[in-house]
Amino acid sequence: MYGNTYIENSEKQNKLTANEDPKKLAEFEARIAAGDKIEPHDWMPAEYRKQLVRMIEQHAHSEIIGSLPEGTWITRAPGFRRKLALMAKVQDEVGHAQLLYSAAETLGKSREDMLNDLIKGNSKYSNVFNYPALTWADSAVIAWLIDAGAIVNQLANSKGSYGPYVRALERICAEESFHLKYGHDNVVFLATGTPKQREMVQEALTRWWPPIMHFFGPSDKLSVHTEVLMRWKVKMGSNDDMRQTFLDMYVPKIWDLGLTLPDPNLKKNEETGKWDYTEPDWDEFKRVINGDGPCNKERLAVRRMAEEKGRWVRQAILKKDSQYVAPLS
Ligand code: BYC
Repeated sequence: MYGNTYIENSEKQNKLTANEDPKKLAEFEARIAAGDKIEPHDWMPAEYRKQLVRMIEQHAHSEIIGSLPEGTWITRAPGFRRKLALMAKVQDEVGHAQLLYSAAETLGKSREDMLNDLIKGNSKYSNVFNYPALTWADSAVIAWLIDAGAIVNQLANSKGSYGPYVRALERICAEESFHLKYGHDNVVFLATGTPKQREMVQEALTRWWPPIMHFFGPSDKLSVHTEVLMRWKVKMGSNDDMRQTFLDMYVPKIWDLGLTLPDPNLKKNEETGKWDYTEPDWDEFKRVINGDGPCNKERLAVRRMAEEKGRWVRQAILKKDSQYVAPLS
């Protein structure tokens, strides 16, 4: 669907670059076609900058908000080893946010502005983190399958065009692959455990499947930004491409464990070579990403608290000689 001819002929795309110097634009696009990396001080169309800020910022927010559902299980993780591993994973996710905020800052938006936009509800973050992790099995399913989905997306996009973003993605993918192994180990442990453990992991999987299908973004027919992002090699596959890759890699693994998925239409279509599935509920997706999911308010409230309670620390770090002390309460 997103073949080059279709993209080059698109009138909508041409409008986005109507104000650009045609010579500079042509040189920029030739660099992208040649596989060059674009660096912060290079010339770039205003729309490329705007799209990158939007996407990297949302990605960074997803990492810090994403640490919350799993983070609630650190104190309750079964056993000291799992507690240590989960703590390390959550710490990694926050570290990913740091890398991504730094990458977005190279495009001219300050970290402070990005965090303000997050807590004011002006910026989006991944739909999946607006659902609760009700049991230990939910945290296992998140670590296995959300991290797996993230790797599918980020490994592809780490071959993209913007230097600071792709370098951050390479590092993030390396860490995510440890998370995936950790999550898989936890799911296998539960799926091969007692009937109660098996039931718990099956229920978690059933709960998480619809948000996971949403995770890759709306179907290509509904996606707003894919076309321009693929033209400039920021996204290296469409939302449906990424969803298909994920299904190909992980549905067989899920079925091998004897677990089931809550979609009677899910099957590999031998003719098309693609997975057939029931169209995800895009109305629910829209509600959740626009602030009306089960946990949106709670997630943002935690971020606001972190922002307020950590302000004195940031001020103390930024003003070396100041006399800032921790508030008493
Ligand atoms: N959730 O035109 P479209 C992690 C929005 S964290 C929320 O297809 P695009 C982890 C989209 O923003 C990794 N919103 O958009 C962390 C747009 O709205 P706006 C998270 C979504 O950008 C901790 C509208 O829908 N991964 O793994 O072409 C613990 C139309 O969509 C979502 C990333 O952030 C969504 N799922 O494609 C464990 C990857 N999908 O902005 C794990 C980087 C779409 O016009 N991002 N929207 O208001 C991307 O690859 C792309 O932005 C997406 C969407 C594929 C997500």
